[in-house]
Amino acid sequence: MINSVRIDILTLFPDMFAGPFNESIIGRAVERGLVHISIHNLRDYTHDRHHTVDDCPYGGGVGMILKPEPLFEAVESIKSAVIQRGEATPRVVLLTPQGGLFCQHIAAEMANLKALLLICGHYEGIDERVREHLIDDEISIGDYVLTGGELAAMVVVDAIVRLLPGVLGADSALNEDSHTNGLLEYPQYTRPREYRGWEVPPILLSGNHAEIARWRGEQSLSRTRQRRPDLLARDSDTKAKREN
Ligand code: 6GU
Repeated sequence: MINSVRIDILTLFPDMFAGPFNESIIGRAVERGLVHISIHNLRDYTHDRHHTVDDCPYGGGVGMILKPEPLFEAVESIKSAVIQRGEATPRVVLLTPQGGLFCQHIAAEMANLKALLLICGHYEGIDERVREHLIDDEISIGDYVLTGGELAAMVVVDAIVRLLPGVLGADSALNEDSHTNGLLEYPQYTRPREYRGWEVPPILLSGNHAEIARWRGEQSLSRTRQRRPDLLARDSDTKAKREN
């Protein structure tokens, strides 16, 4: 049997996930059983007639806060079902703009987990006791504010699933991806050799693999220096490369 990763997602908008998870590479990975994705509606874990998930903030202020009870009950119920089936306990991660910044390194770490439970935050906030007593980690996908954690969860799932064994073709170049080595990817070309007078760099047609590798390395570095100098400054590994 292939070892597959289990991802549970807790959301107020389960319908948002149908498109992205049923198409293309993620859709195929799901179909092939390389990843098992399960979407849960937070409202299913309420007990009142109106399926209330939020309430006003103590101390006053605008906006609504997600109540602790449905979140605790949902996570505990999903966890115990998983454990009852003899599967691994999921890592519980809240998607929120207050979280630590998601990056390729974290995607790779998460791709090594057996089970992950993503909680999509919504409204103005979430009761702090959820953060303190229910959640293992908080993740943000960038320094901007989305209406909810759903799109962020899709981004995180996509970045994880493409790293799982067997998801991309055997000849895929995961190691050549931008960010995998702390640098942006080098320029790529395909046929035709000349298009509207624009030529493919002759080095790529030379057949000299060592020279091509060197050119690509230089291109990666200069592109990164120009567009994302912050990547060079923070990565000591590439810093060493640059000084070579
Ligand atoms: Cl994870 N959630 C929301 N609502 N906004 C975000 C985000 C997450 N990451 C960046 N912006």
